[in-house]
Amino acid sequence: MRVLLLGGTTEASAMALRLSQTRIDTIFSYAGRTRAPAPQPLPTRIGGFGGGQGLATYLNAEAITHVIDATHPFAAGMSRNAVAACAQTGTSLIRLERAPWMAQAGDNWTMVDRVEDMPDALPDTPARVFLAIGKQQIGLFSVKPQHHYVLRLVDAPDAALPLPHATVVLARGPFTAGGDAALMLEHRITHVLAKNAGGTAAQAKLEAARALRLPVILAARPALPGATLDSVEAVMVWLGHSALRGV
Ligand code: 3Y8
Ligand code: NAP
Repeated sequence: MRVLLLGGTTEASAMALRLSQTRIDTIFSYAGRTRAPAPQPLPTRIGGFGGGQGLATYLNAEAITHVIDATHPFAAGMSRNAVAACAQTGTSLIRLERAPWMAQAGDNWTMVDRVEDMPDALPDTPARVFLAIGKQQIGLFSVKPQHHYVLRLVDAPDAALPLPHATVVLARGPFTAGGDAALMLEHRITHVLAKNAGGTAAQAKLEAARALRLPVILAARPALPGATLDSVEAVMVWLGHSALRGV
């Protein structure tokens, strides 16, 4: 058995730790989106594969027998490539993904189908927007330059931002509700924008918005093909290594 673990999330890191405690031959994979990704307790490769065909070539060249796709729910391109490449090469594939967030009492959420629909959900009158969706899609908001945006990023932007009124906050999760509430009060935030990533590390901003009674605009996650499990141990059983066997 030789496993490729597609990472970049809290679940992927937990999966890596569990696999490192076994004798299963596993390679961890990052896209190389951040300057200094968190180290993993497994041999790690960084960078794209070169599309679905590049991944298929990699699977054959590295004699990978199982792929665990533990990428983020919004990493749709990687997940779709994994489905195509594993079908083409006959490699076993499972996705490890956490459940989406569900609105609770006191939440004031506006759901949009895609991140691209978020700018239209903002008001026309100037607002102060906490934009916690990373930096890849900031350009979408240049159609609404009248707002002041507070951007939370992992790394400092390497080019000028496409927004005339923006403040950058550099931080890597996991985040806390108290810390996010303080950030929103400090920057006099009126709207919180997020992806429905699920999980615990990024939900702090939703808890803070609820406490401060701020409206949230939440982008639904893309629909993805393929079988999905929601826990590390379920994936270990899928690999044929349950905790009972202690391997
Ligand atoms: C490069 C690896 C771990 C994984 C930690 C999780 C939790 C903290 C919360 C906010 C939301 C956001 C963003 C976020 C979170 C975890 C997880 C998660 C959201 C790292 C990491 C990589 C990335 C890529 C990065 C994206 C961006 C998204 C920031 C490492 C830290 C907004 C997603 O600057 C950029 O270009 C950033 C790009 C993809 C979304 C985007 O579209 O911009 N993640 N995040 C992975 C790789 O190279 O393969 O650097 O250590 C991982 C984590 N980020 O091991 O504990 O599991 O979700 N990541 C979102 O959820 O909306 C921040 O600020 O509230
Ligand atoms: P994406 O749009 O689905 O993927 C774009 C391309 O990045 C893929 O086609 C692939 O390049 C490469 N790639 C993505 N994940 C990879 C991995 N784990 N190992 C090797 N190559 C990878 O992905 P994304 O949204 O940019 O996310 C990139 C990484 O950040 C992923 O690891 C994801 O888990 C993590 N992340 C993303 C988000 C988010 O909001 N999107 C949030 C938290 C963490 P090739 O086509 O060249 O193979």
